[in-house]
Amino acid sequence: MVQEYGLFIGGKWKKFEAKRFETRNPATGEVLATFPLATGDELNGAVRAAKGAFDKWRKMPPPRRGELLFEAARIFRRKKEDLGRIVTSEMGKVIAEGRGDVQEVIDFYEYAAGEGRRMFGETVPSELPNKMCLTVRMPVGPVGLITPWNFPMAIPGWKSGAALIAGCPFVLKPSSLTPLCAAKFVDVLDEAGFPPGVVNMVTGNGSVVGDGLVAHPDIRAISFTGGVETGKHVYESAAKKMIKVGLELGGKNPILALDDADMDLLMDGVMFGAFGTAGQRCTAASRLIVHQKIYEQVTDALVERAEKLHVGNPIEEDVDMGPVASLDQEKKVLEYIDIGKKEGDKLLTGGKKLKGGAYDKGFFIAPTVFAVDRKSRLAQEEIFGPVLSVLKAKNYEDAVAIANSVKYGLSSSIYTNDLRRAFRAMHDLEAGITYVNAPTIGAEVQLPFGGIKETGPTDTREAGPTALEEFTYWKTIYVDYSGRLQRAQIDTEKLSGG
Ligand code: TXE
Repeated sequence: MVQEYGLFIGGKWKKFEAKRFETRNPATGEVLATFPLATGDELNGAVRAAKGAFDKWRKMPPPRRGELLFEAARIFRRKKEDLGRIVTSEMGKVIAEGRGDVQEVIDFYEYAAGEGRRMFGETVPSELPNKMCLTVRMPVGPVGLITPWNFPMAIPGWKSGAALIAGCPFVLKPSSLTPLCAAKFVDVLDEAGFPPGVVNMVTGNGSVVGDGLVAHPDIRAISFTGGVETGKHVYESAAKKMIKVGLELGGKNPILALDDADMDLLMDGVMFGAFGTAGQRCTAASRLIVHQKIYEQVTDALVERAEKLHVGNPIEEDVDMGPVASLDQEKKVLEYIDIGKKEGDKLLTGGKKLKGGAYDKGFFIAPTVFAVDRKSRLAQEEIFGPVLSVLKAKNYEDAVAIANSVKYGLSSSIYTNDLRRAFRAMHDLEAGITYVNAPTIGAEVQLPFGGIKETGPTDTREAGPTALEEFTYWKTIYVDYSGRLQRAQIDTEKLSGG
């Protein structure tokens, strides 16, 4: 029987008389569960619950909050296999990556839990005697977390782990393609014992629940991952309230293959970077920029390797690539393939929907490689699917110029054994992340994650110690223990020290 979920508000799953929507397996078409299309009323209820929980939660000492995060991490570890299978069934990434999604939550929750015992501020000397100054992090208040479907547990994990340890109750609005993953995620937090109202989840349309969450007067920060257009809208709306916003909006990430690259290492990296998660990662390697000296060799090897990939039901261990996540994604990717063909890009392999047998039940697209011109749309726009655009560069400088010619700046990579060019690239590539001799994907939770240009504003970074920035503000505290009025900037001449 298909399970009917409610909304998680104030520590309980609540049923509502609301219109519902289904979530399906993109490989088989099977309906997995149904969820409410919440209205503004339900959203208001969730924000009220978060607001009501704030005072108690912010007063719980951060190491205590950390203990609850550790407990959640333990439960995620125990349930990793089951949860990984749900990720794969609902989102369509191969099972090894489904497990990886859950592992990322475990890693980040453990990391964030430890932050509860650090969360350092500064002590700063005063210009006056017998006075000290310090800074402490303060939680901003109840926050909204708006998440996409491509990392349906890991992204809620990153965002909520940071919000929780900072002292912020949250309302999670997951993508309507992967609410089941979000519900299972919330179930773990419930089992871990977070106080009622600290964790809330509301499902529904982005234009109702997402918009409403951003605009709600009691929501004091928004962390959003999704498409650029939606992200810009969220940014504008949040600006009207002057609240903090973290935005992560995708990329058009390049791998630079220089003429001295180790060919096998490069090919392994390109395959994983371009076709991992069927290309639906914000950090996916969607451009391969190849030095002209090795261009033919690289394109021949690419075609051979791409054609060997086993595309199928991602729950099977030997499958290399699953379906794309939805009919809309399939349409969008096939449209881009048509654009490439019409613009005169050269299709090297793939370029079609896979049909026949089990393929007919899902959204399967052949791993696709195009040789493209640097100005073509396939070289510039985020496709978010298993489509790799290959470009030819004259030399290192030209490769960097091509790499930097797009509006995004999330991840980047260079394959070379030349130390000088590797170090130059670390500084020359316009991106928030640069890998050397590794693909553009594979972020680790203890380091900051985020981009520049239209990938998102540079003042926030998820993960790493910077994750706290999204959900805290700095308070400056002056403690005067001189026992008399001391006036900064005025009493400087009669300083006695006594
Ligand atoms: O994203 P949306 P979609 C890119 C990728 C993909 C495209 C569309 O190119 O093809 O975006 O995907 C919520 N106010 N990325 O349609 O619409 C929505 O319900 C507030 C890259 O899934 O941006 C969901 O929870 N929220 C990306 C979330 O925003 C709103 C990962 C993202 O949805 C809203 C996913 C509104 N007005 C897609 N409208 C990455 N950076 O990795 C929708 N939402």
